[in-house]
Amino acid sequence: MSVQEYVPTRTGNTPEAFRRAVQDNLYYVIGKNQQTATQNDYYMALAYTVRDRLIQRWLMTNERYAATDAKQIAYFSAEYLLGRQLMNNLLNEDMIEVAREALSDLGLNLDDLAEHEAEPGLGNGGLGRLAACFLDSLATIEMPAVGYGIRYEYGIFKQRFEQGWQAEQPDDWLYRGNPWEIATPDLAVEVGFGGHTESYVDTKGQHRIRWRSGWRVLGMPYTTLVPGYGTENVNSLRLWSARATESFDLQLFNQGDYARAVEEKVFSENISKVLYPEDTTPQGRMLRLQQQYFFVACSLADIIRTFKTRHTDWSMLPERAAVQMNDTHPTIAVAELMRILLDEESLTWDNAWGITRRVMGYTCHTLMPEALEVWPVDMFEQLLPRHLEIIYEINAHFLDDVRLRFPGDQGRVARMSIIGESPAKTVRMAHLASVGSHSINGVAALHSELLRTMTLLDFYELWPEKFSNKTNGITPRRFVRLANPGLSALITEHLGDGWLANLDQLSQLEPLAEDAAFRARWRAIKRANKVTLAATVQKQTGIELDTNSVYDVMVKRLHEYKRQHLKILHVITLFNRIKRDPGHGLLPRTVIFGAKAAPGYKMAKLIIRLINGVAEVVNNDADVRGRLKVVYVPNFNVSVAEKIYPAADISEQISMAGKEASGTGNMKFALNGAVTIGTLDGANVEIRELVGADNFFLFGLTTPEVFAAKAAGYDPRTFVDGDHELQQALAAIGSGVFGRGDTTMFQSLLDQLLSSDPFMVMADYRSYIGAQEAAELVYQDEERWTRMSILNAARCGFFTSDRAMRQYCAEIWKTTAVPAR
Ligand code: 26Q
Repeated sequence: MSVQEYVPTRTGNTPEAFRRAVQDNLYYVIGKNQQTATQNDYYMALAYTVRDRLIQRWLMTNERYAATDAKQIAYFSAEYLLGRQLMNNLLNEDMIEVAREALSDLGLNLDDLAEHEAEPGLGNGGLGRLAACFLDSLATIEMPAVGYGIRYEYGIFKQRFEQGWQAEQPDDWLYRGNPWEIATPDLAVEVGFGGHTESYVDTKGQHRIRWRSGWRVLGMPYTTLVPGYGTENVNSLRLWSARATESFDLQLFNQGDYARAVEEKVFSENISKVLYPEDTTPQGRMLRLQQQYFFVACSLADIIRTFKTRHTDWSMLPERAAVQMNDTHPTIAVAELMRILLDEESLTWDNAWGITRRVMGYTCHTLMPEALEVWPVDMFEQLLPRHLEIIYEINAHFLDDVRLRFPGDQGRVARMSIIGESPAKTVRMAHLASVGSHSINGVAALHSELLRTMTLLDFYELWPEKFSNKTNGITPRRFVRLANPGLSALITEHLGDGWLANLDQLSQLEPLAEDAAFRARWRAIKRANKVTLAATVQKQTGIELDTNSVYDVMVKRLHEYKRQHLKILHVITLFNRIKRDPGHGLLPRTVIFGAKAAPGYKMAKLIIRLINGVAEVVNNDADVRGRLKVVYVPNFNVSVAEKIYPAADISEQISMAGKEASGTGNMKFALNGAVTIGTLDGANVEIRELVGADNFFLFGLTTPEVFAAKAAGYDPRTFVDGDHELQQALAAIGSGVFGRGDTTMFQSLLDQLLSSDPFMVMADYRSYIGAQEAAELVYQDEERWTRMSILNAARCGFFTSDRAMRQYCAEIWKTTAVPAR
């Protein structure tokens, strides 16, 4: 029988065809009619209608990639913070207006339905969102790429406040079903854990090793379609869900121990149950290591299955596949690929090692040595005995090289070893990743420089050629076009619509900064966005915002190094000034916070309580009379972010210099016309270089100054002693006013600030207040402020993730595009 070309009947791009399709999906897929359908039913029917229109493009893309035998990028990430899919997919199908019209014929509103979607929050913050932006860009620039990760059943927790404290609730995002994923049971993979290794002599008389795993888990792949903007290409995000293997329970069932059989099933399926809500490395947790190996083993098996359908020569692997490790979380891939090549494919060590190194690349997202991931050796031994053997052998070869290059330098050997010896024996994942990759990159210019000169200095001295910088980026489709339709329409009116795929074109807006009519429209859009955000905030929190005030925004994970407490000290200072002189003129200001804290991070949760306490006092004080408002928007996530960035006037990027690897929120703000108040940290440095020092409010110590001050025995009291306002602010915190009279609540925070102050909040306070005053002055001249705002957007085209992905493709992966036409 010949293969019949399938002619799609469910698609069609007119409003009538689209409306029919929604009705069909509602009837046949959801099983409802218009009389009984709920909002969720309509959302699902719409989502299937949108997905239907991607499937043909996706199948054709896969055919095209196969036909060209193109090199595939495999992006390995434990996190993908995707955000809602509906509008993004409609945009990339160029169907937003068609859908809007079709739905209105049914008496439905597209934006309402879009709000109905549960957010897939399979990440903590920057690193997970970066992975999502990268996938969007890879599809857009037509690169063959697959994202690999974990299909967590519970994403990042939902945040609520109880008496001002953070409370966490599970994020059951799959509850209503996920219309965007396609399960492929045929491609399920079995993964082993535990057990022991054996040596044996193979049929050719070679000594070999075999891993007899102790238990096995099934990885079930779910694929989410990733369309590009302005292309027919649709790539894949493949997330693995853990299942018990079919044979898991046979023996126990036969013994009649049904309950224990089911317990074991639950045990296996726990692996993909929940995303760990910590975004720095806590002490080793067995389940976290299981998650890492689970998704890496499934993903490598998937890559190798594809490779084997077309090749038998393993030396071709690096020309057909590039694996990029998003931080050290997938680093076990180095040992797993070695195991496959050695034990299963019988390659020699040297051969396997050469291939592995050419396939793997490593992106580092941190600087703090204490945040580098390590695993106790005994845990490794229990869970992955064969991998531990391989790691020991990699280490032995590696340390031989080090000794050869640096004879007699025993200190260096100990520092560089993949195995840490004290206090307990550990596997240092960043070392394994660095040794096992041909490429190591940081995520902003300053960060990469600090990696070379500090964090990974020894590795840089051994292999300078491996190191490079790849400054992060963000997708302008989600964070400008969809989040800020008003601004996007204005830009398109002047530039045409090419800028969204070629963000450098934004520079053509520069001359318009001198055009008064254009500035007026730019301002009107910002204002309208502020009104929209005010409505959302009012609905969510009951707090009414003054839409004429300056919106001063700090949204990001809660961390001491990011210094939300510095921001709240500024707020308290403003409050104290009002109280001191209630008639004093003051620029009306709305301070907006959004941040989740890791549930076990005590100090971060205390800072949340403080912010909420300050908000309660400030917002209810008669003297303030609307000149100052503080809002803590609960549950900051991608959907909330999309509403906040477009409404911001001031972007707070105030980490202690040398701590923030890059930051990406800083880029989202600037591209939406917010002006940054920031330190010389992460990508702030590059933002300031591009927008110009005049259009950026700089403050604080530089990285070298931070190091110097610490080396000289930094004492925060010297900064407090001479600063009356700072003393007053600290005294207010100690007084109990922000803790409903509890005078001890914030003691640990005050103690820390006045003793070690590890993030130098005291040292930077006065210069921060100064930067805020400078910003206020400019803001009062609205024409000048608007110029700054326009220039920030116009000069930040560099920060598109399309540019970042082009650099990775050209310089790390050596891949070329496979255009749709
Ligand atoms: C590791 C082991 C066990 C449990 C959790 C983790 C873990 C999880 C998430 C460690 C780190 C993370 C996330 C880190 C992160 O988001 N880093 C940020 O990455 C951004 C993208 O490069 C940068 O812009 C930020 O500066 C950086 O903080």
